[in-house]
Amino acid sequence: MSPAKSPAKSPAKSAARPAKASTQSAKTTKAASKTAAKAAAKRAPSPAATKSKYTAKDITVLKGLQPVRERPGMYIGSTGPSGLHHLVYEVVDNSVDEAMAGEADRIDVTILADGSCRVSDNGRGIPVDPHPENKRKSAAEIIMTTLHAGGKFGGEGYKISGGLHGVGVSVVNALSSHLELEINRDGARWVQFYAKGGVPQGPLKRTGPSKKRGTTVTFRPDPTIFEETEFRSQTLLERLQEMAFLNKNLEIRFRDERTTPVHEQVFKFAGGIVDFVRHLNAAKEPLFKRVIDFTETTKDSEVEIAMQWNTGYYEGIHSFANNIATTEGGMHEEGFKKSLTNVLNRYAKGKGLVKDKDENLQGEDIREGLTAIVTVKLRNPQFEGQTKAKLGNTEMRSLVEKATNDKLAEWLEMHPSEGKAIIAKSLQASRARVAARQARDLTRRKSLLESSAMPGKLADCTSKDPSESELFIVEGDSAGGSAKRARDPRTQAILPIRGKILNVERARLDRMLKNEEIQTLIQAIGTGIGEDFDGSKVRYHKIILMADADVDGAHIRTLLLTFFHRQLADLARYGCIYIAQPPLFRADIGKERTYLKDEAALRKFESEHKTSKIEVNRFKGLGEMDWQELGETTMNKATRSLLRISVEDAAIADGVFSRLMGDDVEQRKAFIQENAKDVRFIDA
Ligand code: 0RA
Repeated sequence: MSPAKSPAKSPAKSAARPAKASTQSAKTTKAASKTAAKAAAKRAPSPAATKSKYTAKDITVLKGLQPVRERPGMYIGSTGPSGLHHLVYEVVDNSVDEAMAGEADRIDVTILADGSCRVSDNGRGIPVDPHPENKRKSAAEIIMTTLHAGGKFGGEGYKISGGLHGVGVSVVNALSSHLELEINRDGARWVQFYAKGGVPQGPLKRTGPSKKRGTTVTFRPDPTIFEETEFRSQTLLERLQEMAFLNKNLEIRFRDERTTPVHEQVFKFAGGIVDFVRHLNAAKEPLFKRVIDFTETTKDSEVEIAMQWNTGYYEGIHSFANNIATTEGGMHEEGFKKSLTNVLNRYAKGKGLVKDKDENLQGEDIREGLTAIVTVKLRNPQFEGQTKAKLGNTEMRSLVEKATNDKLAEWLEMHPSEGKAIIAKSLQASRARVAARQARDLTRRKSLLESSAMPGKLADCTSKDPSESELFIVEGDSAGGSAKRARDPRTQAILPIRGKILNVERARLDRMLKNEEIQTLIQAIGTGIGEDFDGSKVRYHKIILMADADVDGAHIRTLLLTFFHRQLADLARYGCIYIAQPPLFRADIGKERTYLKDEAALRKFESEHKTSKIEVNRFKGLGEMDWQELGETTMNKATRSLLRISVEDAAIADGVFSRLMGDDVEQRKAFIQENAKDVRFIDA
């Protein structure tokens, strides 16, 4: 079915599941895997060492949280960048729960100069009274040191609780080297400190009176658990912005105190998901100005839908349940799609825009160019599916279906010119679909005729086992030539591409299939694209983009990533897409040669080798390296380092891609400027 299992296993380490939170690159390097092994060793202290450090009481705490330290992946997905950022989301989710309960309207997230993270809210504050079952401890301490103790306190507690992430703030405590808890409640301020692994350093203490209310958690991720502990502000910002979109009027402030000047950003959206839709369509051309928006509430659940079509060709329906991205869809999304198709067909025929005798419009025709947010909040969310990102509650299907049936039909009645534009666009899409099918049949037949023949430009590997096979997509013929000489011909295939490939963000399928470069890629990869995609046919479990480290190279990489994101999304989801990291510098000291990946690495090298006898060479492009150098630094499995692309949250990725690749030049410029310092992540 999908290549999910084997390729996910092959890299040095792999996330247990593509976590839900954000878009970012995970680094897979030899060094990283060594670090992970070292971390694993450190994670299991010898009993003797433990005994000398902790009292009996602390050992109980350690035992309680120990499962988290033994298997962090089970709780936060991975110990890579994705898991690291999850810690922040976990704490923020608790604060957002307070906001959802109507008890807080502001959350502050600060990365302190020392690299730790502080999350503060103005909610009720975690309860401080002695716990009814264990009178020696405060409820707060129990919450911080017991697994799954999150929302069970305070009777009614949370009305609606952030399901999936809800592993509890104790998980963050378990995976921190230091955590400080401050609670302002009932006119007093309380604090408690925890050492490595969540061990309390004394009880929760009242420090004095306070007029404030709320909870502040400051934590430092444990460097013996995580491969790296540096938060990436862009990743956090994207998720925090999404949270603010999903919770109308909630003010989320972000501060990064590691930089001078301090970087600050405030998110607060009076329009909620209407603003989210406008944001997603910002770099596109909307079909009409209005955003359609409706809600439906029952005793203990609510649904809100906002949507707007653009003149583009992609469907962007993003659904959420209790603020969690349900990337695998589920009942709410099903109900929405079904009703959308029915309502628009009924409308089109009722208004004579489609003749009674004509075929109905298909769902996919109607959804072309549609950007929609479907968000539900409910009491007992059931998360299912491979990545636990699919909503299983059937009652949500009927609720969303009913809301869409009634309210969308009503909206269309009141907005006839918009209604007409939607139907006209759907009819166009349906004609294009027929044309694309013909083009696709043609390519299919062609590849059948040529049987297993691969494109002439491809220097294929001899192995036919996808799990050990790699495809290098190389910019330019000359670098392609070097790569061919440097490769391991048994497992490494080379596909040189010349110039810029087609920007698929702005092309319909029929045009795409006529493009030679795209055809070659599709043939080489073997899975087919779009709705034809079949992961079991993938010919390589690693597809590695190798382009120059300059602006042109970045552009080509981005075009390729756009193609993968839009047409082969599952490959990225399963972690098959990588970016090669050719070094930018070569430093020679006498006969000793070192390759350095970027300016930062060069500066570090220079500071560690205080001789004025370093000869530094900067590579302008792949073409400047000879084939031995290219092999050693960039391709050889034993010495290279690769960036793995992971798309965790499609809504965020969509926003990024349409800003980067869409029609609006100003948006693109702004994006590139904002991310210029983080150029290695520009494509992620
Ligand atoms: C348990 C019960 C109540 C609130 C909270 C936990 C709570 C937890 C966190 C974590 C971060 N911020 C938070 N704010 C509140 C309800 C307390 C009550 O009924 O007064």
